[in-house]
Amino acid sequence: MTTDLFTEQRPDVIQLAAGACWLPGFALPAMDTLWPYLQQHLASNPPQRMMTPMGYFMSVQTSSLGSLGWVSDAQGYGYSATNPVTGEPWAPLPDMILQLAAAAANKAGYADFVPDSCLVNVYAPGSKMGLHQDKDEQDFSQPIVSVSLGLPATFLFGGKTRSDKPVKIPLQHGDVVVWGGPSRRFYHGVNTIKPGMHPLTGNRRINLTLRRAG
Ligand code: MD3
Ligand code: FE
Repeated sequence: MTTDLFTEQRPDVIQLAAGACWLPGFALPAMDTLWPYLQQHLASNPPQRMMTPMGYFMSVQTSSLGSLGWVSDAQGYGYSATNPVTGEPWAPLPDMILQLAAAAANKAGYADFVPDSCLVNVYAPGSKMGLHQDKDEQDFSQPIVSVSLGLPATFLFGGKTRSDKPVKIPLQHGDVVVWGGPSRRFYHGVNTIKPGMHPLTGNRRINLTLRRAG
């Protein structure tokens, strides 16, 4: 018998809470097509730092795909059919990403997930996302699928109220998390990204947040 000390095994599915499932490495088989697609998208749709309604710029840079993109300005947060920078509609969501999202949702127990919005969050070292709830969507019975690429991150998974102590989840390149049901409106955030170098993305973490917004 041989013992492979250098192959860290992670389970396929880790239940985080009722309705929330962590799928380590779920996006890795799609990476050969996913990453070139995203690279091209980001080159022609440069991510921007949005301003929050409080008047601060977010440290994360964002871009979107799909019929609705998440936007923020001095007026508030919400979804828009057009990119505020260009005035143009967002690029459509390709089948490859739709299929990945639906397959992940299915594995977590949500049938027929058809997202209409893919937020692309780009984190440089030093970027973070404070604890918040996702509540700008129309239908909270639909889950959210998040795909992590590049540099690792410590994801903070809280509870129903802001004061619920968050659990720390070490997300790696290729990990997918599906949040829905009773956990759909739980607080969550991302700790400050540490400096590092990833073979595909360089010194960046990229997260895709797939939602049914409209
Ligand atoms: C937990 N982005 O853009 S979605 C966001 O890593 C955002 O950039 C995360 O939170 C990121 O709003 C990835 C993670 C997420 C989304 C919805 C949730 C976690 C959730 C709803 C309930 C609980
Ligand atoms: Fe969020």
